[in-house]
Amino acid sequence: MAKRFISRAFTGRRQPDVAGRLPPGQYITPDFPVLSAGPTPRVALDEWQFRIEGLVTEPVEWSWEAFLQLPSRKFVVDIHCVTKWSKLDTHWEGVSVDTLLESVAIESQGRFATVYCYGGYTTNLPLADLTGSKAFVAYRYDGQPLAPEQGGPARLVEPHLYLRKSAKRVNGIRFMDADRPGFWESLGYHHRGDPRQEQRYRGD
Ligand SMILES: Nc1nc2c(c(=O)[nH]1)N[C@H]1C(S)=C(S)[C@@H](COP(=O)(O)O)O[C@H]1N2
Ligand SMILES: [Mo]
Repeated sequence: MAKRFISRAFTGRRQPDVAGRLPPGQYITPDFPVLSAGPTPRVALDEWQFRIEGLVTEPVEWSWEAFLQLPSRKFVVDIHCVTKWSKLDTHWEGVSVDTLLESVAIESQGRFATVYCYGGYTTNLPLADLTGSKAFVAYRYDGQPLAPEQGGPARLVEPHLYLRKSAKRVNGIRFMDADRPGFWESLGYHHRGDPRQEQRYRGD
């Protein structure tokens, strides 16, 4: 009883149940900080496209209209930034990468991906981190269309890895036969970035 009273008085608001959900070294923020390298490009919806290319038997691309026709889902996930903030229970809507990959045949050597964006940002992921319900391309956040600052028109969300993998203003995925570092990965950040293992920097 007393313990409950103290913790409520201390926080002044209901705290989410964090047991087991907060990776090592992270703290919870109620805000949604915006972190982007460089200016935020505005992408017109009638020019927007999403492509899957590289080591696939035939590249595929969707216009905005076609993308909205794909089966979509709501996702509630915790996100973790390498700068140590985490946000629990973020609400997104979009298309699972598994669904997107149903439209292409990836060649057997195509085990690594570069996710590329409007504005030039890139990040790398092994195919295995994009499949098995681990990643989705979101176009709504908290019931609203995704603002450009938060990655609109659409962004990859890859919640089981540090947020730098969640490429904003995403333009496509290129499959390759080798793990090529993306923007932050080539500047000394860990190639994979598993928050549970605190893979912040190369060598962690
Ligand atoms: N296109 C693009 N996507 C990006 C980035 C970027 O600079 N450009 N930054 C990454 C990094 S390092 C982080 S931590 C998250 C930040 O997402 P947020 O601004 O929604 O918090 O976006 C990731 N996706
Ligand atoms: Mo980041």
